[in-house]
Amino acid sequence: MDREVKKLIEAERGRQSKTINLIASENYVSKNVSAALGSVFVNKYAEGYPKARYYAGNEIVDALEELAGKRARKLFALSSSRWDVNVQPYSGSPANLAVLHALLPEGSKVMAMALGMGGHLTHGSKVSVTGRLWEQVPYGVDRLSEEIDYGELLHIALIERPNMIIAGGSAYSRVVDFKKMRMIADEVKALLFVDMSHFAGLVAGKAYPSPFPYADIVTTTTHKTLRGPRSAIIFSKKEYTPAVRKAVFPGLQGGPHMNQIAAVAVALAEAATPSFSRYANQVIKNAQALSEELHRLGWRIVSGGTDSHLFLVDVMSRGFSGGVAGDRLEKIGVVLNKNMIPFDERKPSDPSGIRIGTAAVTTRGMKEKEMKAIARIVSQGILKKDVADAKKTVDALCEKYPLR
Ligand code: DSN
Repeated sequence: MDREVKKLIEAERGRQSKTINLIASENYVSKNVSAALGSVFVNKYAEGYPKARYYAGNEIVDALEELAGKRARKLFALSSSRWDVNVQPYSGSPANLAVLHALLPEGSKVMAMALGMGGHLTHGSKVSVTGRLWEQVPYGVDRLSEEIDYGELLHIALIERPNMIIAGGSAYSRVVDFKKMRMIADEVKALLFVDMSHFAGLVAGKAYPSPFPYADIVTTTTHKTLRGPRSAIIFSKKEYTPAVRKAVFPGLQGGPHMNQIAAVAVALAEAATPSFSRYANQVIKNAQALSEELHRLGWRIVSGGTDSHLFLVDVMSRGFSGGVAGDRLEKIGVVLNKNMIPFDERKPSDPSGIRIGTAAVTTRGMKEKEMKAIARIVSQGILKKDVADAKKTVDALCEKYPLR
């Protein structure tokens, strides 16, 4: 193997194995997912869709793409007469762009959670191309409960009459009430698009409500709680499928990455097992244990807790910015990301919060007891208190729960 790259791969493996990973959007894939990702499918060009390609030699990749679609439908209990699955998006951002491109005339209104409130860039945020092509009607959370106020959402929707409403984001810890979102969408005749990228694995493991009974269209990345390779899937109700297919290819993408699709297929089968369901439930129990212990140690948890794999800590409530907290933690071997909290008065480059997720540490086998230890490490790391002791605990946990 290329020596320089090998050295970097080994260095990265070392970093990952010696680090407590609390980044809510990361996880560790299985050896079988990695093997599929590094398979001969990497060599194949397959522009088009199964049985309608622009290159020769696609009999086997057709079977692969169909297998991935079939597994995705089975995992989320979707009937093939009602739902189509598109496994070609390269990642979450292109998937979301494809959905908007397919279903919304330029300039129309898309109502979505504001980025600073826990939403996602590709939901029409100003700094994303989605914010240039479509007009975002932002919604947020209630100032006191820091949870979505569905009455307020309905009020905004009735005034703004958006063409589409997006549910889901990247830093909202609570269960989203999809039924209420559907009612609001129906009230203003908007499409309901759910981006379940963060919690897809929890839905697959039946640990979080499914958006499918209510949504018109659903996207997910496959590498967060779903524990697959970096990729994405679009699920569309049949009436929207032709437009979505065209938007993905040839609208926005060229040939699909078939090795990625092979790895997604492997991950989807893994996510359908009883052990994955236990994993998904443990991810949430771990997030709850970690947030409760941090709260006990004096840290303010946004919305007071979590129903999912992630939560936000308002570190500014004790005088630390998210940037400072993140840097201090990285020094003792804990990685996470700084994050805006609702109604944040600081800038995204150095906001008031940090985001914590438990998908990765749960994959390593850690449970509630270890979450309490991690809470103490996080607290000591930010406060710069007993740092040597905290670092020792990080090393001990990493050794006891190695990467698979
Ligand atoms: N950047 C991802 C996250 O961390 O949530 C979402 O795209």
